[in-house]
Formats: sequence, structure tokens, C-alpha cells
Amino acid sequence: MAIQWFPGHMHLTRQAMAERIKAIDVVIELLDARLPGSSANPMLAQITRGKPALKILNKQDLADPVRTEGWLDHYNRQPGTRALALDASEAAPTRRLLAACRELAPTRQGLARPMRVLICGIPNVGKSTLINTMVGKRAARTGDEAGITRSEQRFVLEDGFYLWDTPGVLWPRIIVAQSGYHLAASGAIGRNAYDEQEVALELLASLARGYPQLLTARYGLEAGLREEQALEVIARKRGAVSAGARPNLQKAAEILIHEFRGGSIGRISLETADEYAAWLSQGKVLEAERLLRKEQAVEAGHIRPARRPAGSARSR
Ligand SMILES: Nc1nc2c(ncn2[C@@H]2O[C@H](COP(=O)(O)OP(=O)(O)OP(=O)(O)O)[C@@H](O)[C@H]2O)c(=O)[nH]1
Ligand SMILES: [Mg+2]
Repeated sequence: MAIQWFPGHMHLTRQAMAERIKAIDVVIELLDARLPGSSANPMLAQITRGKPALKILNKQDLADPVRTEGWLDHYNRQPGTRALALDASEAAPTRRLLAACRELAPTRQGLARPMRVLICGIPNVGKSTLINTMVGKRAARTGDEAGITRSEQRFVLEDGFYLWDTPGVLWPRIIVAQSGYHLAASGAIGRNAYDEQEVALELLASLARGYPQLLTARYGLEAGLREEQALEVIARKRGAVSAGARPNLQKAAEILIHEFRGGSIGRISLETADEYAAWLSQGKVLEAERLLRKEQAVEAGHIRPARRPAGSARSR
């Protein structure tokens, strides 16, 4: 699935972050606990390289607890990285977060050497909700839609502890095919930039692999159905039928995606660390092959080399 959703504000955010990072002590990257690998932005990794990093697997209330444990182990084994799982709307974990930041940057204390923390991540992952939880009031605007925060904003948590909220950013080229579908299913991509039926079919395939019992419980789906047939069953079950009793697959796709996002199918994680590692190496091979083909086509004079003016951004 080709996703081209890198609006202008994301491009500006990338530039602003590259500047801001120079005066930041700890980077908190929010990942979606349902898709930790796919929600890790390689572009942010590049910008924040070398900074102490705290990874938060957010929306853990919607994710599969066993898989979340696996991901936490995976991240906590990496040097210079700490990982915690939380639900950004609860208040209690804030103390754990502060403690983790202080552990990662122990010399930052007091007004003369304040702790400066940057919160970043993909759109709609819960950055502003987390800030509100930490600050203790509705200071930042939040919403169940990608692209709510449009510019960087500073919040004072307490004397000598500053937090920066940033707009969610994606990256211009998603090389892992599954990641595109998972990001779309989770709500990280603007709704006009993907095809709901295509995403729903992939979501059904993924759910049939990992959680067949949840599909049976929610929609009465039997094992062994093709994804198209499964979508038809969902349409009929929910009364989504068009004239002539034809199942309305578009409506069924919207229902499935909506119910996945809200957690009403069950606590689901779409990927494990091992699965994601395999997809990523496959994606890298395919990307290398694509670049090679492109280079050969340029050499043979079939296409002209890409000429992207500096500062250009794809936008929808
Ligand atoms: N279930 C659940 N929902 C959450 C959690 N954290 C945030 N949300 C919801 O996710 C949606 C997005 O939250 P925001 O805080 O606006 O996300 P953001 O990362 O700031 O998004 P952008 O500003 O668009 O990049 C809102 O509807 C929140 O209520 C969580 O831990 N669990
Ligand atoms: Mg926000």
C-alpha cells in the first residue's frame, strides 16, 4: 500500500526538532503498544541519535499484555534505552516517568541545570494526552485524529523540569509493507491517505493469525475463511447491506477498523519483536533492489534522476 502522507507541518517539525534536540537531555519516544516496531519512526531515531532515550509503549490498555512484555524485554536489552508500558490517561505512572528521566540524565537538576525533555512520536499515539496527565490539567489539545498538535509547545512540569510536546511525524517512505497497514489501522495516518477496505483485509489476515478466537467471539467468523469472505460475514452480521442485499464491504471495513481502534474486539498487538525484525530485513532487501533498479534505469536513460527541490514535502 502506497501511503503518501507527510504534510507540510511534519516537514517543519522535522526541522524544528533537529534544532531543538541540541538543548534536550532526554528524549521520550511514544510508541503504540499494539505496533511498537511499526510505530518507531526511523527519521526520529536519526534526529535523536546519541540522546538518552526513554521508550514508552503507550495505549497498553488496548494491547496484548503478553506481547507487550516481550517488547519491553526487547527494548530494555538495548544499551542507553529504557522502556516502560503505560496508558497515558492514568495519573499514577507519571512518577515512574520522572524517575526514569532522572536516571537517564542524573546531572540535570535545579533551575540552573533544568531537565529538558522532548516528547515525540507518530501522530495520534498519545503525546499530548501524556503531557496533560503529567502536568495535571488539560494544557495541550488532544483528539482522536492524526495531526491535532501542529507546532512545538513547551510545558513546565515543575521548577527545573520542562517538557516539549511536538506534532506527530511519519516518515516519507515506509519500507515495511505491514507497517503501512498497521499504522493506518491504528489511526496514525490521515483518513484520506489510505483505502479502508485494503487496510481491513490486512487487519483481518493479521487477526486470523494471532487472535482467531477473538474474531469468532466478536463476529462469529469461522476459521479458514478468506479475508474477503470474512468481511462479507461482518457486513451481514452488522446489517451493512446495500440495495439487492449486497454486503456493503466499505461499511464493514469501517466498522472493523473502528472496533479494533476502540479495543472492542479485545486486547490485540499486531506484531512481535521477532516478526517485526523479519519484516524489516525483508523490507530492506526490497528497498535496496528498488534503488538498484532505479539507478539502472537512470543509467540506461529510461528515467531522469529525481530532482526534489530542497525543502519540498509531499502533502495530502
Ligand atoms: N485507550 C487509550 N487511548 C489513548 C491513550 N493515550 C491517548 N489516547 C487517545 O488517543 C487519541 C490521541 O491522543 P493525543 O494525545 O491527541 O495524541 P498525539 O500523539 O498528541 O497526536 P498528534 O498531536 O495528532 O500527533 C486521543 O483520543 C486520546 O484520548 C492510552 O493510553 N489509551
Ligand atoms: Mg498532540
